[in-house]
Amino acid sequence: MKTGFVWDELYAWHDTKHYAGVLEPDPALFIEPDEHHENPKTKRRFKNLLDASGFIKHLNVLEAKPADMNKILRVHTPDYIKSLEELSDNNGGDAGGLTPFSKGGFDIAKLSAGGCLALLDAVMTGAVKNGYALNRPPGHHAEADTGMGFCLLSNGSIVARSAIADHGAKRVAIVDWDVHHGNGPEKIFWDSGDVLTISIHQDNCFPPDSGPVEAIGAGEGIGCNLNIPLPPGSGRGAYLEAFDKVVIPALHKFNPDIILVASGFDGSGYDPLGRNMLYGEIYGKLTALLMKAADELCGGKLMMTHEGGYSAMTVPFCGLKVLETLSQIDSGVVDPVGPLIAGMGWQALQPHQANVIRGAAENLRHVPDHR
Ligand code: OKP
Ligand code: ZN
Repeated sequence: MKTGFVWDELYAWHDTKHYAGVLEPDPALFIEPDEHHENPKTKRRFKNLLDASGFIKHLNVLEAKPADMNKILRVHTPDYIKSLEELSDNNGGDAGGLTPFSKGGFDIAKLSAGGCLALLDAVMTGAVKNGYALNRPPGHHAEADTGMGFCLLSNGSIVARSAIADHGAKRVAIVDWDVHHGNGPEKIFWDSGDVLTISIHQDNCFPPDSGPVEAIGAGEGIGCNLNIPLPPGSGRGAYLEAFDKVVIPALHKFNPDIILVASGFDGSGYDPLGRNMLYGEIYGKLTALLMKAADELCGGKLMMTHEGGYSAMTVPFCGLKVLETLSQIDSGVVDPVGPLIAGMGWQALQPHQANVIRGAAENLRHVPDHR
């Protein structure tokens, strides 16, 4: 059985306007128009690498359709969705903090969430063994009533709710390895006992003051949110230790029916919006660890949705390594950039990183035991 893959040309047509990174251009403030950070380039190059290398033929390419409104409204407030619709039908606007979009942007956001749902359907019905949605716009910062950090809809939350409501899953785990905090699912499932949200991120990078280790959920959701806020400079050693000591044990205790990954490649050593030091080979190793857990817990059901990653040089090779691992097929492509990062200093686990991970592991005792 093949690995599923989702892409739609319209994902690249989501237009974040001529911001200078995250700054709104303004001649009066001497901010020259440029490219918004969240532009199509890294994602298109990831897809182009699959095409140019021929690897795409090993994947089961699934068709994205716009997400049903009832699935969106399980997560988002009607007022927020109405405001997105109105802006999108006119000249676009801002969905919240740092989240500009253009005319028709909401339709592409629905297609982004819908691509993730198409993959969920294929994974849950066994049409594919696992999969990766290279969807855009991203989702993990969007909250019930606002967009944030380049995200309009909480794609991962919509998928998690649908897994339970439409596909009979009892429990879902979301592992967010984007370098920024997965505040959206954290907040949306804050008091839910059926969705375990785990975010491994650079400590207090984005959103501001978000993602501390103390945030473990409330009510029914106590122990169902884990944050691993790594110090800047974290590389191979820290991420593998965090998976070994926190992520994988938490998954075993929670025993989900499917594992979702919020996959950003902005933890890479050359990313302009993060200060960690990952590279393709390690994303592959993290993928293999999650596949092993999924095999042991839920018949291998594992799917990833795309989030950040802003280095045009590294994202395609990180993505290809993840897909090679998911499919267990070697593309023959040699990662030309990974070794440059792998050879940097301080890749090994450092004591101050181990301390943070030890602190996060203490929260394992709160995770509900469904073994
Ligand atoms: C989106 B995703 C300015 C900081 C800008 C924005 C990061 C958004 C990341 N105050 N940082 O990749 O998680
Ligand atoms: Zn990010």
